[in-house]
Amino acid sequence: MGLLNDLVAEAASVLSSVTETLGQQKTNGASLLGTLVFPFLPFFLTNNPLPSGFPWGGLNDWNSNPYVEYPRTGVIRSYDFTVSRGFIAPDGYQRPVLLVNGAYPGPLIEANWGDKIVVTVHNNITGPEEGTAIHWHGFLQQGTPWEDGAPGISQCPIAPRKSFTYEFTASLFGSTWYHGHYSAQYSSGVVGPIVIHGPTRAKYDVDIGPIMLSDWYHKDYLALIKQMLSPNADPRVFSDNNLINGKMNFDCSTVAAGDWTPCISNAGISKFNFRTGKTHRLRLINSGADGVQRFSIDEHVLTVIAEDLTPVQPYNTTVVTLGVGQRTDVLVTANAGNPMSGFWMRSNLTSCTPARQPHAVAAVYYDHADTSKAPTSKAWNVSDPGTCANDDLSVTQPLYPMPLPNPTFTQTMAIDTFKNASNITLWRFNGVSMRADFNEPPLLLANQGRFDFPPERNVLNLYANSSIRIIVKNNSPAAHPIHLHGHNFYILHQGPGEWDGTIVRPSNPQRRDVQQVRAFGHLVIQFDANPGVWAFHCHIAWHASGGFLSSLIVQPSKVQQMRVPETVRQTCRDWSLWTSQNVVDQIDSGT
Ligand SMILES: *[C@@H]1O[C@H](CO)[C@@H](O)[C@H](O)[C@H]1NC(C)=O
Ligand SMILES: *[C@@H]1O[C@H](CO)[C@@H](O)[C@H](O)[C@H]1NC(C)=O
Ligand SMILES: *[C@@H]1O[C@H](CO)[C@@H](O)[C@H](O)[C@H]1NC(C)=O
Ligand SMILES: *[C@@H]1O[C@H](CO)[C@@H](O)[C@H](O)[C@H]1NC(C)=O
Ligand SMILES: *[C@@H]1O[C@H](CO)[C@@H](O)[C@H](O)[C@H]1NC(C)=O
Ligand SMILES: *[C@@H]1O[C@H](CO)[C@@H](O)[C@H](O)[C@H]1NC(C)=O
Ligand SMILES: [Cu+2]
Repeated sequence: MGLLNDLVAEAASVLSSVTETLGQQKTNGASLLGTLVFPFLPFFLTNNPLPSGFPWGGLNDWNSNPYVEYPRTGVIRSYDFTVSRGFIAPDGYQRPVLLVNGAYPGPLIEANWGDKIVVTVHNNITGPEEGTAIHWHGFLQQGTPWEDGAPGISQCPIAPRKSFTYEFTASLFGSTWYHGHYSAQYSSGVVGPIVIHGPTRAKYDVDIGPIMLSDWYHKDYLALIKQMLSPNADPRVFSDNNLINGKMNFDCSTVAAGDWTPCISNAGISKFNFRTGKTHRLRLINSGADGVQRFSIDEHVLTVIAEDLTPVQPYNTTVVTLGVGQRTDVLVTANAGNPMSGFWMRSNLTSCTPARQPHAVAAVYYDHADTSKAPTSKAWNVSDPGTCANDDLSVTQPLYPMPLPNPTFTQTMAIDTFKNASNITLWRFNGVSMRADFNEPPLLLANQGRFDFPPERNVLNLYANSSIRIIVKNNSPAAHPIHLHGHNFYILHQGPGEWDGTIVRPSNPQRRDVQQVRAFGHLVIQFDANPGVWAFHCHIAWHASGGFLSSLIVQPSKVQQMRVPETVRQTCRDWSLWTSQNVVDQIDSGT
């Protein structure tokens, strides 16, 4: 008993050591996120100052409608991304990864509200070669649905050694991220933060920037999917660790005998500087593949000011719950100690997440704290309710109010699993397990007037409907983060069991781009049509790979009138040529 206690205590002290035994280059490549040299934001302003202060003029976050009006700044923010294979050890366990510009997490994209973002993505994935495509999570892509980055839906994958330049407008503002949308590629490292600066009624002194919370796997995504999609396999995929800004320690003494992978304990955790007495903005992003995160900072209250790209009426809490893909912006005042103080930041994967090591920590240091010392602060005593639900819809209220319109159409979409004839457990959304054809993205076919899709594409045509209500009915024992591309949907209701028809605050329902549906529960959303063909799916990478995805055709007659850029067609020709000479091992749904 004594020995067991000693072992448990030893493991805990390894995980919460603040001494780095590996350099940043070995753990995170070219990324500086989570280190004390990462600058406060905005950072780009120093290299590219804007003409006259804030480019949003009279627009603000509480009485202007961001879906209709946004500033046209004329400013272009250009980035050059190369996706390559690499080897890093974010938690000390070295593994093959896929990196954007050699960094994990990938480079920060920073822009102002109304700027145009231009990102050239070079596919340098070789040995073996593989396609890619990058999704810009939460962007509405009004009039540019082919820039959305969903392979097999809005574009063909970018072929190996080819490039594609994405161009889109930051018509909303706040905190978001980008990630590979080709199979479960992003769980192997193709992720990065995006910050769009905009007006804010909530005042703060320091913008700490992105804090990415991510479950982490010691195996490559292809190996994990192959295992998951094998006959009679456990459909759950267990993560090995939990990271804050790509960093965490790992207890290498737990590595299985016979696993000779280089592993160093106490690799190094993320560290943050707080200014004593000042108020800080933290941009929390759940960039994981599966796990629901519960985030807190010892002895500090968090004031929530935005959820996804929606500024909300501020509310106080000690813990923020984020499903995969969700973002929460919080304000934190450094008033819990003196300038020498340090505190633990924590993020726990919840009990409904398959995780081997669910506890991530990072250290927060006030101005004169000794950054080589571990904080001694006490965790908030906040028990995990085990529902994997987001905060109650009655407390999450958009700052800019929008009443719910009457829907022109209502669709129920059920979630369930089944075993196919090969004994492989797959997910079904609205009765179909989706499988993409990378060569025939429904958006590009719809643009040419073709709407005859094979059933396994799971395409739902919504015709001229202007406001569509969807009742998501979860007939599975797992909670799911439900994400719709190209929209910020209204959330009418969520809870266990069946929907009773009530709507939370119809005068101003919550709006965001991802929302949790509980196990055996319901989620009711509604969205105003943005013409395009949009992926609607579970953001758990493993579930999407298992077929949990549908494509919604919104206002097809307008889609047919759109002029798709030649570069999008060229990407399909490049992919077609590459696939005529190479066999694509499409082991999953493709997205
Ligand atoms: C492309 O990938 C190779 C091998 O993974 C790497 O050595 C090379 O530096 C990468 N090129 C660029 C421009 O990142
Ligand atoms: C949140 O708590 C702080 C004190 O910790 C208080 O000053 C502030 O008014 C509270 N905000 C809200 C929205 O309740
Ligand atoms: C996270 O886990 C730690 C250790 O079990 C616990 O003390 C803390 O209350 C948890 N925090 C949250 C936000 O769930
Ligand atoms: C079952 O699903 C797997 C994974 O999508 C697929 O490879 C296999 O062909 C399917 N089996 C049958 C009989 O359809
Ligand atoms: C599916 O699994 C069942 C039970 O394990 C087994 O009896 C059956 O032979 C399997 N079928 C296939 C096609 O593998
Ligand atoms: C709305 O979508 C449904 C389902 O596809 C369709 O039957 C109906 O005709 C559409 N209504 C309009 C106005 O297009
Ligand atoms: Cu799911």
